[in-house]
Amino acid sequence: MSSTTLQYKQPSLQGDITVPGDKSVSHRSIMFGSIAKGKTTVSGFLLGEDCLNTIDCFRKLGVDIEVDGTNVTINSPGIDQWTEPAEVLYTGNSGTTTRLMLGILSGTNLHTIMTGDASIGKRPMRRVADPLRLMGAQIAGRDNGQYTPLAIQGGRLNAIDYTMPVASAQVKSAILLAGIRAEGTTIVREHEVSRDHTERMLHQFGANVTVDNGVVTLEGGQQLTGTHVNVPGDISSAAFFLVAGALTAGSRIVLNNVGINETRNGIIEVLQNMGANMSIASNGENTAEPTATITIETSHLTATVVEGAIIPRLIDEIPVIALLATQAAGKTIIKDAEELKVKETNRIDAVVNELKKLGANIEATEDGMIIEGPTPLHGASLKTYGDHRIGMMGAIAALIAEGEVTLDDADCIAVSYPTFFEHINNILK
Ligand code: SPQ
Repeated sequence: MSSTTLQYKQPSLQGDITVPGDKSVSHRSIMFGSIAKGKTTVSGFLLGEDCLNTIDCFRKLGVDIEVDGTNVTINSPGIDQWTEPAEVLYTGNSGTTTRLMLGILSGTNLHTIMTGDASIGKRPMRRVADPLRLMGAQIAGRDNGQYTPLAIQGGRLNAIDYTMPVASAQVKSAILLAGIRAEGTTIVREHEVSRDHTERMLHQFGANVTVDNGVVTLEGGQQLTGTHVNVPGDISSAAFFLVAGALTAGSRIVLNNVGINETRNGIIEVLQNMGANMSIASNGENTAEPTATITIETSHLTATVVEGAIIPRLIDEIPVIALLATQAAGKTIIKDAEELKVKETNRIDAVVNELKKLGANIEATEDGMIIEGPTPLHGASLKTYGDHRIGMMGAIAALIAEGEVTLDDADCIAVSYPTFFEHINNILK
């Protein structure tokens, strides 16, 4: 782990960026392509460490996966013909890999062991293991299946009708992925709709799935058919440049091919509510995941309230929204976001601690934070907590801070955005 020092002298940012592929969709493309028998091709795949770990897990299960730039070809014998891995499946820093694989592996005829890095070792898994156990899954792990390493003895599963206690696409997806293999009809009920990439991909791979007013219904025993997946640009990565463009003087950034799936695009609504100078040109709705070209220019921002049903639609963008709010006039309130406490790190504490070091007027609350702006930011030594989104928040803060910003470990950014600094340098004027 080496530190990185950043100092930008009142830059303006100008140019085009094509952000890398969506992390959530990239993971799922490998999972679905591996479950389906035959060939699946993927374009626009994210070559981030998290997604490469997903590929590695499926290779250990006997799936042939070839990577050529951002194109991936999967040739799978189908989930029934996977081989029992002699090695532990390593999921690195990826909650998505760990939780969705738990659902998939529960319905195989294999014994598997899964573990990840130190951060994964602290993230709650029982939110997934418990509903899967209701389906008949056999899952063992530290603290009764709460933490990795996890051991899964696959077997027969029965469908459940499950009401989600928290808004989580990972819990919903794990249940649906197990539901493909279960006997009966699996129903998942959401109070607040979380990202729906799994539902869209089930449909793309030929499964019959219905979604009606927060209720997802899936018949068990369906076979998936290999297909082509076109991964959109990741709006969670684009978010850092939307904020950078709005906050730096004399800037205009064009972001190409950004996924604007409505279960993910809360950041656009927040920027609009704050008065950002932004335009969105849709690329049409003719793909599974809609995309747009988004142009952002230097903006005068006013504070806003971010709460309720929008939270799952921007949960990963809250660190950079907090940074945005430090430059908006008035008091921005972010609430209903307790889920931030169980991400790669406790993102309420991490955001508040690190933005305070830069001079922000920010306080943590039980379920979010309150930010008073605008406040000039100054240089500081920041911790990333090994969390890519905190690292990128710090780097974007460096663009507007007076003085040097040091990140203790910028390498963690590679889990979701390996070309992040290259993209900053390309548009620095
Ligand atoms: O995969 P991981 O580590 O959980 O990644 C994060 C992120 O910031 O990239 C969360 F830390 O994104 C999650 C997201 O928060 C990815 C995800 C998905 O692909 O299904 C869903 C969200 O998590 P959750 O817990 O709300 O389901």
